[in-house]
Amino acid sequence: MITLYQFPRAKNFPNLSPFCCKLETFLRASKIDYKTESTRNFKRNPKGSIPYLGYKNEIIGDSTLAVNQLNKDFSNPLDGHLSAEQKAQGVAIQTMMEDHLAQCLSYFRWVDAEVWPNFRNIIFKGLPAPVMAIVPGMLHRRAAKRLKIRGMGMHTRQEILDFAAKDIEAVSVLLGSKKFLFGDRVSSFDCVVFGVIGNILKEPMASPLTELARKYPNLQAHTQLMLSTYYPELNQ
Ligand SMILES: N[C@@H](CCC(=O)N[C@@H](CS)C(=O)NCC(=O)O)C(=O)O
Repeated sequence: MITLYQFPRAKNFPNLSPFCCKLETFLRASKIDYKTESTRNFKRNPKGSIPYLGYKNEIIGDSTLAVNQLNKDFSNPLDGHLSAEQKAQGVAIQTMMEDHLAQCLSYFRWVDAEVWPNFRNIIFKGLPAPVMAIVPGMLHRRAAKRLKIRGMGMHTRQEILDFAAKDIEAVSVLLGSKKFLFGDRVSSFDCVVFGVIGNILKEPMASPLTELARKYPNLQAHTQLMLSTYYPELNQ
C-alpha cells in the first residue's frame, strides 16, 4: 500500500501545504489506493521536506517526483489525453505556481509582519506555552532565511504582492471559462493549481493574497469543483 506522509488535515481544506494537497488530490483523482499518515517529521525524508511517499519500500521525497513515478507506473492516469503543447503549458503553469507563487504564499504566512502573527496564532493554537515561546519564532526565522536564499525574501512586501497578482491573473486567464485547465477533464496540473490557489483562497486568516485571488470567479469555481469532487467529506 502506498503511504502518503503529510501534515495533518486542515479545517476546511485538504492540507495547508500546497504540495501535500497536490499529491493527495493526484492520488484521489487517479483512483490510486493509498493511506495517509500525519507527520511533521521532515527528517524521515532525505530531502528534508513534507510530503513524501512510502512507495515500494522506498521513500520518494518530493511531490513532483512522486507524481512522475506514479505516472510511469499507472500509465499516466490524468494526463494521457493532453497534447504535447498542453503538457508544455502545464509544466510552465506548475513552475509559476510552485516555484514562484507558493513562495509568495510562504512569505505572507511565515514572514509578513501583519499576516504571520495571525497565521501563527491559528496553526500553533493549543501548543503548551513553553513550546509556543520557542517553536513558532524558530520557524519564522527559518522561513525568512530560506526565502532570502531563494531570492523572493529580498523583495519588499509590495513587490511580492505585485508578483503574486501577476501569477494569479495569469492562471485565471489560462483557465478562462473552462472547468479544468485543459477542458472538461482533470489533469495533474489542476491538482497543482488547486494546491496553491485553493490554499490562497481558503486561508484560515485574512491575507492580501486571498483578496487578490477572490477577484477571479473562475479560480473560485475551480477550487470549489476540485473540493467537491475529490473531498466530499470536507463538506464544502
Ligand atoms: N519540492 C517539494 C516542496 C515541498 C515543500 O516545500 N514542503 C514544505 C512544506 S509546504 C517543507 O517541507 N518545507 C521544509 C521546511 O519547512 O523545513 C515537493 O514538491 O514536495
